[in-house]
Amino acid sequence: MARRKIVAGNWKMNMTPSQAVELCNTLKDLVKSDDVDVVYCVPAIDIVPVVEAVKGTNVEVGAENMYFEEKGAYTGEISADMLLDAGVKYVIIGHSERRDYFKECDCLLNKKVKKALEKGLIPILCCGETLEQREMGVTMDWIRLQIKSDLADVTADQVKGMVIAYEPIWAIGTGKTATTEQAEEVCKGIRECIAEMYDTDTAEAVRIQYGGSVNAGNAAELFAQPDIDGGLVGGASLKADFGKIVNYK
Ligand code: G2H
Repeated sequence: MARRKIVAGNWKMNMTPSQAVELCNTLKDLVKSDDVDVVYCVPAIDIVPVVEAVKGTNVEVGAENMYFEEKGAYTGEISADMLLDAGVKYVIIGHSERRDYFKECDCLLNKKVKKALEKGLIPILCCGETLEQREMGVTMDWIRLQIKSDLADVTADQVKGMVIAYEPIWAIGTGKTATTEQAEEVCKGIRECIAEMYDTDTAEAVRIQYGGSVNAGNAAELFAQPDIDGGLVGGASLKADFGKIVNYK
């Protein structure tokens, strides 16, 4: 069965609650699509107003992070139950900015992935290499290590419903996009890794996005690749151009 494309905006630390609602209103008619799942992954404080603002549309809401513990004395953290109760469906886990600035390691990310899945949230698990790793020729070794560690003890059925986002760190917010060939090569490699870890059915079911300077000009070519099932979009998700990315065909 053909995989359905999924285009998710990653708003990062942009948009106050009132700006968030304004952006939802601007995008309302532009992001309509029958063929593509559309997600806005928004800062925690924007979740409630954004869920309200997208009611009655095709847009689902995602969080940019969550904590793996059930509840308790974890000042500043947000639990899966809190996200679910607020109307969130997806959660980004392991974005390179969290791995880098907040020192989130694969062991922690594995716990987050498992908790999200246990609760019924859909993880968008990010992976990607640095420029140095690419130049050393270890891109796929590194990404396989991330995938294997982050998915430890996750079942095939759970993986089938997940989203994995390949985001080369050197392409994030830099305006440098991986070439279509580079992006497809790694997304294909991720699918092969999933086939080795689980089976072909699981590898064929899991959706794999490309992220890193996706824009209205490059989305069509990237998303046309056989192993790229959509995109995780940062900067360009904050403007009307996001509508063109969703309607890339
Ligand atoms: C990569 C991407 C969104 P941008 O982080 O996940 O950001 O599209 O701005 O490179």
